[in-house]
Amino acid sequence: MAATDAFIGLGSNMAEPSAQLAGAVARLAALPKTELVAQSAFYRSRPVGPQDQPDFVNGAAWLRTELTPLDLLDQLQAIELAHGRERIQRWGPRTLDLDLLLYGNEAIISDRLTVPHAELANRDFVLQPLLDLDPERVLPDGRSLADLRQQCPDNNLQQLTPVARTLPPG
Ligand code: A4P
Ligand code: MG
Repeated sequence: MAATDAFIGLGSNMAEPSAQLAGAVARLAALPKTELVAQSAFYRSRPVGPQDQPDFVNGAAWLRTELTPLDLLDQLQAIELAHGRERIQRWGPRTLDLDLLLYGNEAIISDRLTVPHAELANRDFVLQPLLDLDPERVLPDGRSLADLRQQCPDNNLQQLTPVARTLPPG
């Protein structure tokens, strides 16, 4: 099977969020049939949803993978569990949230998976890391990330780390 470019959203607001994200990137890089192309900057952002929770740290990883979307989702959920993730409250605090943001140019709607991620267009803390990785990228429906970033609400992003590329693009 040919490898597909997949983009993973990373989020945490408990138990040393930046370390949670760095650990998650290391685990993503070690997945079977998968290479890490690059990781975005990490950003501090105000919580969307319940406000009585700490700020988040968010970022994104660019993978090149031969895993199917559902196999990749299984792997993401296994990594969340390994980081002590418990599902308690929707949009509430979490040690690690890994979302499959984009999988090639595919649009997927199934019981377990909506790709592109349903909230992607509304979240600067998702769009900005994706733009770090691939400024030219366009969604399957033709909308560009750059246009969406200009239109979405502001969560007061503050950049914490630089972008890091591990493989040449293309
Ligand atoms: N699922 C469907 N599509 C996907 C996808 N593309 N990627 C299903 C991953 N999972 C997907 O997810 C619930 C179910 O979504 C999964 O079982 C999977 O089959 P979950 O992570 O268990 O539940 P959740 O976290 O409560 O919901 P969700 O939708 O992941 O929450 P969000 O939308 O990620 O919101 N504020 C800031 N500043 N930064 C954040 O990162 N995150 C949230 C969580 C709220 N506020 C935030 C942030
Ligand atoms: Mg999630």
